[in-house]
Amino acid sequence: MKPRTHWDIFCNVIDNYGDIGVCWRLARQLASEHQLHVRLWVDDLVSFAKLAPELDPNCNTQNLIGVEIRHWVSPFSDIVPADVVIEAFACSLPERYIATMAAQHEKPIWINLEYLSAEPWIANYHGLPSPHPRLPLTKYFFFPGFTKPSGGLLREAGLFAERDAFQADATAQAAWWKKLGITAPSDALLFSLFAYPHAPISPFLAAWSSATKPIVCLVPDTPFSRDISTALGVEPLSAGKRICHGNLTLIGLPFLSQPEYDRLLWLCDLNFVRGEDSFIRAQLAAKPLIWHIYPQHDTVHQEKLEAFLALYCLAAPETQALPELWRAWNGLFDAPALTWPGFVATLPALTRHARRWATGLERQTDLASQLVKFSQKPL
Ligand code: TRH
Repeated sequence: MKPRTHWDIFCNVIDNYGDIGVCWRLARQLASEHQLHVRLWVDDLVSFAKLAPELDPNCNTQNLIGVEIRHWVSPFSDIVPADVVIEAFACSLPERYIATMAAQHEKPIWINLEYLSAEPWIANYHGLPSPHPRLPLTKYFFFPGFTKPSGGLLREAGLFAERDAFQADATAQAAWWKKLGITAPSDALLFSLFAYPHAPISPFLAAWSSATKPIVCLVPDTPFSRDISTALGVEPLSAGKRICHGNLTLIGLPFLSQPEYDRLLWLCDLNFVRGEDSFIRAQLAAKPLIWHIYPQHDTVHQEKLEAFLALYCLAAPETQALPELWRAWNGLFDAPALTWPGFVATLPALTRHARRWATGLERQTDLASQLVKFSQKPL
C-alpha cells in the first residue's frame, strides 16, 4: 500500500464560522504536524477570510501556511482525488468527484467528519463504515469527542506551551492590547463574549452592571454585538467602541484571526463561547466558560448540552453553579440575575477545575493524529 500523503478536505460553509473554523484548523495541523499535502476546498472564501485575514477571497487557488486552498465551485472540474478525502459535516461531495474516486484503482479513504457531541452513543458509531449504495466506495464516520472511544479534539502539538507562555508573559500581553488599541483593563473581571443573536442578554447585562466588582466585557464584531447595543438602547458596539453601563464596560473588538482569538480566550477570566470550535478553544484555554450551543430542532441541542455538563461536572462539586447558568444562557431556565453573584463567587474554583479539565484533554490523542492513524490502517 502506498503512503496516503495527499488529502482533500471539503468544506461547505452553511452559516456562521464553525464549518470553516474546524476545517481550516484541521488542514493547517495536517500540513504542519504531519507533513501531508492538503487541499482545502471551500465554497465561501469571504467567510473564510474573516478568520484567516491573509487569504485573498478573490483568488481561486492559493497557498497559505502550507495548505493549498481551492475555491469549491460548481460545476466541479475534473480532479484526481487525493488518497484521503474528508467530507466535513456531511457536506456532500461533488458527484463528479465521487465518480472519479470510484474509478481509481486504489480507492481513496473517504471520511465524513461529524459534528462534536459529548453524548455516549457516538462511541458506538465512531469509525463505522457505510458502503455507497451504487459505487464500490465506502464512507467512514468519524466522531470528534471528549472520551477515549471517540475521535478526540483538534489540539495543536505546541498549544498548551504557547498558552502558558503567553499567560505568564506580561510584555506579550501588553503588546497584544496595544495592537488592538486598548488600554489593558486593571482590577476588573475580564470576559469575552461570543454568542448567537438569540442569547437572553438583557438580564445578564443587568446583573453585570450592578455587580460589585467591575466587569470588562470584550466583544468581537459579530451580529450579536448589535443585539447588545439594542438591549442597552445605545449606538452599535463597533470595533474600538467602549460602552459604560454601571459597573460594566463593554469594548467592541474586530473579528479576530483564529490565533488572536485564542489569545483573547487565554487572557479572560470567563469566556462566553458558542457552537463547536470556540467551545473547544475555551476549554483548551483552561479558563471557565459559558457555552451557547448551536440551536437544533426539537430538544437535540438540549440533550447535547446536558451530555457535556454531565461529563464536565462529574465529581466536581466546584461546578455546582454552572449547569443552572448554562441552561439560563441557552434559554432553558431563567433566573440569571439571581444566580449570577453566586456563580461569580465560584470563579476561582472553576478556574482550577478548567485547568484540570484541559490537562485531562491533553491525555487524549488529538483529532488530526487520530485521523492520520485511521487513514493508515488497511481498510
Ligand atoms: O460560528 P459558529 O456558531 O459555528 C457553528 C458551529 O460550528 C455549529 O456546530 C455548526 O453547526 C454551525 O457553525 C454551522 O461557532 P464556532 O464553532 O465556535 O466557530 C467560530 C469560529 O470562529 C471558531 O473557529 C473561532 C473563530 N473566531 C475567530 O477566529 N475570531 C473571532 O473573533 C471569533 C469570535 C471567532
